[in-house]
Amino acid sequence: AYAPTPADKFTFGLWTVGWQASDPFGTATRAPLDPVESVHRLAELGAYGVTFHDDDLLATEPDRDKAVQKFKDALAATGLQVPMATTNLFTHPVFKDGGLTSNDRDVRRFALAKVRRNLDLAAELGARTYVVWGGREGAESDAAKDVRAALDRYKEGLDLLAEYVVEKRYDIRFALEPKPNEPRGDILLPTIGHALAFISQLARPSMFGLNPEVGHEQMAGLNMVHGVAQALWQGKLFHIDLNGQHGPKYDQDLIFGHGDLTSAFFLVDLLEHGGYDGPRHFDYKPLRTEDSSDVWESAAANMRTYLILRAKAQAFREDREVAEALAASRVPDLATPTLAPGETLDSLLTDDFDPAAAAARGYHFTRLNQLALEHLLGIR
Ligand code: 3MF
Ligand code: MG
Ligand code: MG
Ligand code: MG
Repeated sequence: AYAPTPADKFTFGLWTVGWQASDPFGTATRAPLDPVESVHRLAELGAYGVTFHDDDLLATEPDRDKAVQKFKDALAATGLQVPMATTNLFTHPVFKDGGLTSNDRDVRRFALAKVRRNLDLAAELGARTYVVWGGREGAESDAAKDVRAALDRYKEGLDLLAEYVVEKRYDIRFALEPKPNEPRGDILLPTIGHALAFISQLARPSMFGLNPEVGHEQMAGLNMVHGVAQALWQGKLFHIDLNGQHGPKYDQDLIFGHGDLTSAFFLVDLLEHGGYDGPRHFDYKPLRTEDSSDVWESAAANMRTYLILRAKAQAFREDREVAEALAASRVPDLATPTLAPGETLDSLLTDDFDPAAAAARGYHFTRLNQLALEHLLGIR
């Protein structure tokens, strides 16, 4: 049980299993991983696909053409899909003040060209989603960045890229990935809400949605489940980065479920029952303490945890006592429009409502939450 198959649509970034675990205080603890090996291993573990930054392909083969060919051969041999691709606009020192929003215009032009080139490869490999995480788009000092001008340049760049996709007739949509900070002191589009609002200002808003990451919202002290629910509600959940985080601190990128497990349970419940049918993409980092065998153990752990939570969420939804508790808490009643068809605000004047009696009624959320926890803890 809980053995993943491609039908579960689990995907992994090449940069996740391939992370060599260098951090600001220490050098790498693991050797570079050949993307070809990652593709084969992930396929053996039951994954559906892999995703990549342009530069990830060059981990062990510096010649781009050769690297791309080897990657394609591995995909063909395993049947692994590439549903998403993205650009590295953060590692090279040239991007130290950003890519699309660097104060240096020449850098902005270079960054756009870099995205354009990888968009061609993404389309060729059949990717339908192109993620934009602007990790270096930001500042440490409010004097250093004219945020309004930076947003103008962000919009300019994304509008140009969307235009390019339309011109080339690529079947690609963009997914913006919010993050509050790290590596910059403050990053532009720090949360799901900021990114949704920004999209409304773009020339082709329908081509843009989100790629929210569990840990990134939690770094900002926000509720990932609420954020994802709003993205779904607005038709903007194009993709998702699943991982784990323990509250507001540095970006931990733990295995999915190894951070806030209760939130992970409700997130899986939402994804499974809320109409999301895209990839379940893991953006995590195998712990720095781990060796190469642990890396594959950790990749498997992400998928196994998701499948366990999926089963728990299913059982929660099928439990008659839960249905009763939901009804007692009037959760389903929220789906009823507040006014009946034909009613106006005037209709409310004749309502016979007793606020004191309504105020005295409990909502019984305690019982409901306890039932959820008992499902999660495996005793129901
Ligand atoms: C950083 C991230 C990124 C993005 C990636 C696009 C390196 O915190 O989450 O991973 O996910 O650039 O998918
Ligand atoms: Mg992260
Ligand atoms: Mg991350
Ligand atoms: Mg991410």
